Amino acid sequence: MATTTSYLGFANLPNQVQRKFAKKGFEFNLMVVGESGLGKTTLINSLFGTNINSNRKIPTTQELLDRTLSIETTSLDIEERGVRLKLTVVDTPGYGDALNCSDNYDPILQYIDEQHRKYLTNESGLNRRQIRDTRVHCCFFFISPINYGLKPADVRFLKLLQHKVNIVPLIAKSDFLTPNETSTLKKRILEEIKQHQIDIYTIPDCDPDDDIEYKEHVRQLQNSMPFAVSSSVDIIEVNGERIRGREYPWGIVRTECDDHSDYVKLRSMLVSQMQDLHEVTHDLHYENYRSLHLANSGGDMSPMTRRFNTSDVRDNVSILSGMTMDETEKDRLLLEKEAEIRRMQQELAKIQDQIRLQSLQQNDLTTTVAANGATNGHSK
Ligand SMILES: Nc1nc2c(ncn2[C@@H]2O[C@H](COP(=O)(O)OP(=O)(O)O)[C@@H](O)[C@H]2O)c(=O)[nH]1
Ligand SMILES: [Mg+2]
Repeated sequence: MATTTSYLGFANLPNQVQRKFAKKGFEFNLMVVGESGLGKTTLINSLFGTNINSNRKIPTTQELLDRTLSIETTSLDIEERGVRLKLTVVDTPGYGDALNCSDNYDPILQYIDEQHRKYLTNESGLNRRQIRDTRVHCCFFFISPINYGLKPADVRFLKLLQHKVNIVPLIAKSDFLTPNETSTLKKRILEEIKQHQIDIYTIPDCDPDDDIEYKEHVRQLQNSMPFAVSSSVDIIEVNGERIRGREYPWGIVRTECDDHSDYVKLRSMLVSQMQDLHEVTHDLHYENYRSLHLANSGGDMSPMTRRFNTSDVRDNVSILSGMTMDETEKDRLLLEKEAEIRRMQQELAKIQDQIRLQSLQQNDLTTTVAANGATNGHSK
């Protein structure tokens, strides 16, 4: 556990957002995913002043060949203006790391499901007041700056992630791109996300009574998606000023300067939308998990009931499919299974409505008969 000071900037938040924080201390879990080498660990270390992976050992060729993804979590206690935040960062080594080039997303998907399962088990247990919330509230999805948009592997992974977690897409290493290239790539990524019907996290509009400045700030954040970030762990001295940046033979990229990178906007989005990211996780992604679980357990919420979620479906699909089935076919079967489960849930809801209606009619009938009986009694 590391302890750090003022990195996020609650102090700069408008009062109404600070009040939301102050009400309850806050637990927040952030995951970073994406291909290896896109700067995930650097961004995290730069955002939170941590030093994740500082003593990571270099794997041998055999270890690389055998590699499954190992997921590393680091917890930080942040306190600013008396507001406490327990932040956990989940760093993933990056798909495509395995030398056999297989896309192995399963450990990441399983990690997310596992945190939902833990929460569900705790919620159905006795000690509901002190549930530790390890669910992933936000997932930074890193996209390479050197492609014309999303890669097929990105699309496949996004489709598997979208109903489990709030996805915030990021263009990595934006210092590779000119401002024009950045805005073209942003547009292209948004179009592809729309075309593939992928649900990403959307920053909600402000409340009507929020400050005008804050409204403008949120509008800028909304327009910046997907954030194009450049980050660095280095502090460089320029004309006596110490800045965070990347030094090249031709000049310096100031990572905290809006003209060079969306880094500050990303940090600001994370802090200002923390409450909303929390709520969407609970109301949407956790509910998705819970309803899939309920569909399988027939409504039995006991912690002992068999766990059922999309990763189970995926396991079943893998077993059925054998080793030769390609990822696209697996995805299709997975989506079919999910659609089937949704249909079953709708059927179940209809039957429950019918039963409710019948019992209401039954009650009405009984009341009418009783009333008639009473009237008849009087008339005798
Ligand atoms: N040009 C550039 N290089 C970066 C940036 N962020 C990280 N790097 C470099 O990219 C390499 C891989 O970074 P790392 O954070 O380990 O990537 P990860 O595998 O995604 O965790 C390192 O040499 C970093 O210094 C960036 O924003 N721009
Ligand atoms: Mg890394």
